Amino acid sequence: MPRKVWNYIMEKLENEGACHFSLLDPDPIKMTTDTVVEIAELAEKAGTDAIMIGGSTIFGMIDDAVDSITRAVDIPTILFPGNISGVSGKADAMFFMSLLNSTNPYWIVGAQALAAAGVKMAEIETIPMAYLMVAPGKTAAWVGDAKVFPRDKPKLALMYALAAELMGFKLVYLEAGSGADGGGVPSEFISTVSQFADIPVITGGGFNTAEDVIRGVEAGASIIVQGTYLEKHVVKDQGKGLEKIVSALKRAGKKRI
Ligand code: 1GP
Repeated sequence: MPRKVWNYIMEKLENEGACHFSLLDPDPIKMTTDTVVEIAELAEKAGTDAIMIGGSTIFGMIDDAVDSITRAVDIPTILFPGNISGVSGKADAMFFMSLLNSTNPYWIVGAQALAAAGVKMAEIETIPMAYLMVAPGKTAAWVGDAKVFPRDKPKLALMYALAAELMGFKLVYLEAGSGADGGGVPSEFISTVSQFADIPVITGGGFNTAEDVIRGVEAGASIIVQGTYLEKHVVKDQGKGLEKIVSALKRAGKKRI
């Protein structure tokens, strides 16, 4: 299996220091496929590096939406499945993820086992990713039976991140939950994990402003994910605000090279 998307990410990190990923939730209750596609196109124009597709509460089949988004943009599309219903063969790659601080084995390896044969048959590139939930965790933590890390306990995340690295995960995702308050995952989590773990940190959940994103990169995150911001602003301002956020992220990233 070629590592096209993984190599793209690694190259970007080497040359630009940090990446911006846009998360789209193709949930028909939230928005139409046309709107999701429009946001993806505007995000690409604004300079985002990849489109992640997924959500914790997906209603219906996502194949058509994934197909439409992948056809509409040149940057990679990466599945971010909240359950087996989030799997599709139409994306460029898939985060094959495990919610390591769940209390329910279904979210650690059960869903993955149910999906594995289909994923292999779809011949989609997979990127093994440890998924760690930090408070408040929001819907993803509720659905995923997570024992969320308290926001003042970064060492708990570090323990899990180091275990993830030793188990062979390629990325570690620090997640505060979509729509979380507080400007994203606390800096101490990002800096503690990125200082001691050798796998790149990807983080999301509440990063809404250029300042939040710069803070995340300066703390050591390699990839910052924004979802809610895109849903709220990108169509309205045709991506102007996102462009500024991505430029700010890239400037902060360059300082790390
Ligand atoms: C959610 O981390 C992502 O899984 C993005 O969070 O929607 O708060 O940007 P936001």
